[in-house]
Order: sequence, then structure tokens, then C-alpha cells
Amino acid sequence: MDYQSLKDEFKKAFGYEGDRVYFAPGRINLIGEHTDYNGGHVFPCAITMGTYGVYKARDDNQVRVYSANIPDAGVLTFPIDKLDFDKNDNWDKFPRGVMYEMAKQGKTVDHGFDLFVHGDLPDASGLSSSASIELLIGNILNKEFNWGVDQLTLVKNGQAVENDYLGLNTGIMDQFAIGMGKKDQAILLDTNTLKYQYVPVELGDNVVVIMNTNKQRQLTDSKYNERRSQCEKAVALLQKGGVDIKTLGELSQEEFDKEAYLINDDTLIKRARHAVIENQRTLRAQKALSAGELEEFGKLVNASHISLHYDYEVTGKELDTLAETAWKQPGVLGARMTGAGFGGCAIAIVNKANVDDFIKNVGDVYKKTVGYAASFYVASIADGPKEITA
Ligand code: GAF
Repeated sequence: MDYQSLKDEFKKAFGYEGDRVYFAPGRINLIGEHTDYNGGHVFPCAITMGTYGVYKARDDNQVRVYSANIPDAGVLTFPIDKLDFDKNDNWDKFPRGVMYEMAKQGKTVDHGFDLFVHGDLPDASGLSSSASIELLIGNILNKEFNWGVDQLTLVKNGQAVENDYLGLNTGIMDQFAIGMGKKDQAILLDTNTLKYQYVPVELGDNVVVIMNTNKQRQLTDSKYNERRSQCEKAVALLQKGGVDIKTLGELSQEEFDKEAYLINDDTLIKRARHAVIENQRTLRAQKALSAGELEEFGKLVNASHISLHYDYEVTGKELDTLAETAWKQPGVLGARMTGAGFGGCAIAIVNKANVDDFIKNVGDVYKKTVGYAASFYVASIADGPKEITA
């Protein structure tokens, strides 16, 4: 939606003109999956698809929010001082959560506002629509209420909304990728230290194609939390056996292979092995990309998917069909699921000349195998949150 359409939609929702327009991107992760809560590395980038917000101050203490993506919810209203989590909340849990968590740092609002939101990220697609809205709202309020906090504070606040407010034990990757995003760059982030570097995504004649399974959301949150606690159990067993680590990200593959017997549970060993090797693979993938070794980069991307399938078991029929069909297409360097898994999106690195055939072929096989259609988008790597002007 362009600037004017967003303003028009605000007016339709609230009956008068909105003021400023803001945007926060979504993200894809090139490689480094389920490593961010294991003290490992991730390699994501922000994308041009994301969430738009139109803001207007009010002179009372009411917040009114309307999402064009959830029109059935209508205009949701809450006062600025009633922010406690309520499981019956609709999507207003995001503005409430952002405000609740920032208030813990003394960053509050002293009057209400109206907010129109529109996202072009497919919902529940693994492209981080939640983190996108958290960073959108954080950035809007930071600007409008002169909080004067830096982007990293808003990133950490977004994660606090997930972990402490909503009860989902996610890592920091999504909020970091979105908050710190830079056009045409991926971010190599060490989630142990939060040290990071921008890495140009130079893919030659290739582009990143996003493949959306369009699978309806299922019990993803509980499965996600289960994976995390399995990794924590594996760490505890290694520590008990005398291995001096705090996270799996501290281990090399050789060290892990030597000590894995201490874990003594096949499922936990598989989970931990993925976390350790995926972290090493991410570092190798960044080096390959930076050296222009695109075939090697593609192979590592494929290996990531295989590990997420066999060891982490978060792929499922839909993501496997997309990745495995992509691998067989001409002009494809690599393909893997991206994000938490269980559904959502996969990515493929495809030669520009092959993109149309690629989409047709993978789309046909997917529909035949899964029974409904996948969607495809060519990704552009984008900057982080910003204000948009006419
Ligand atoms: C989700 C989480 F939000 C991230 O923190 C990360 O763990 C990812 O799944 C898996 O790599 O997007």
C-alpha cells in the first residue's frame, strides 16, 4: 500500500486524517536456524515486505487500533494505563505488550493515540509478522513520545514482549534482523555476545525466492518451546558430565561428538547436534558468501534443511516438498525452510533466468503433493524501521 492509500485507510477506519506513516520490515533467515536461543550465530536479513502504521495523537488517554489484516476485529480500544496481559486480547496484545514492557524502563505515554496498521507479510508465514509489528510500534512510540532509546533497546523490548508478555521463549533473531536491517546486507549475529557484522548479499545472477507453504497455523508455539527446553536439558546433562559450557553454541562439532554420550537420550542428542553443527555451518556459509563461493553457500543451505528435517524435526511435509522439489530444479543453488518451521516459508536461491519456470514447477508439484497452492515472492533485502513520507 502506498503512502496515500495508507492515509486514506486511516481516515476510513477513524473518520479523520492520520498524521505520520511508518514502516517496519519482515525478515528471512539465510541460515542459522534454531541457533539463537542456543548461543549460536544467525544470518538473517530484513525484507521489503513488512508492516505499515499510520499514527495520530489523541488528547484523551485512549488507544484505538485498527488492522486492515484483521478487519473483523474492528477498532480495538484500551486506556494507556491498562496494559496487563489478557489471554482474550486480540492483536492489540502487540501494542499493549510493547507499551507494558517499555513502561518497565520508565518509557510511558502521557496521552492516547489512534493507529492504523496494514501488513503485506502473509500472516503466520514465518517471516516474522509479530516481530515486525513489535518493532513498528516500538519505533513509532519512540519517535512520537521522544523516548530517545536506541534501536537495540527496541529490539530487546520486542523479544521481552514475546518471552515475558506472551510466553513464547523465542530468541532475539527476528527482532534484531528487523530492527537492525540494512538494504542488500545480511546480518551475521553472534547471539551469545550480540556482536554483529553486516555482510553484503551478492548473489550474482541469482535471487532469493520466498516459498510460502500457506499451511494454517497449528500448535507451533508449544513445539517451539519444547525444542528449546530439549536443548536446555542437553546442556544441563553435558554440564553434569563436566563439560564447561553455558550454551551449545560454544561447542565445535568435534567437541560435541566426543561428549555427546553424556546426553544419553537419542532425541536430545539429535536436537543438540543440530544446534552445534548449524552454528558451525552458519559461520562457514557467511565465509562462502563473502568469498563469492555461491555453490558452497548453496550446499550449506541445503544441509541446514536436512539437519532441520532429521535432527531437529521441524520441517514437515509442506516445507520438505518445497525444499526437495526446489533442489531438483535447474538453476537452483540451494533451498531450505526459514524461521521456526512446522509450516511457514522456505527460501530458494535461484538463477534469475529460471525463476518463472521454477515457480511453475515447484508450485505444480506442491499442489499435487499437498493438495493446496503455495505462494512465491522474490525477496528484496531492505532497511530497518523508518518513517515514510509522501
Ligand atoms: C522463530 C523465533 F522467533 C526466532 O527467535 C528463532 O528461534 C527462529 O524461530 C528459529 O531459528 O522465528
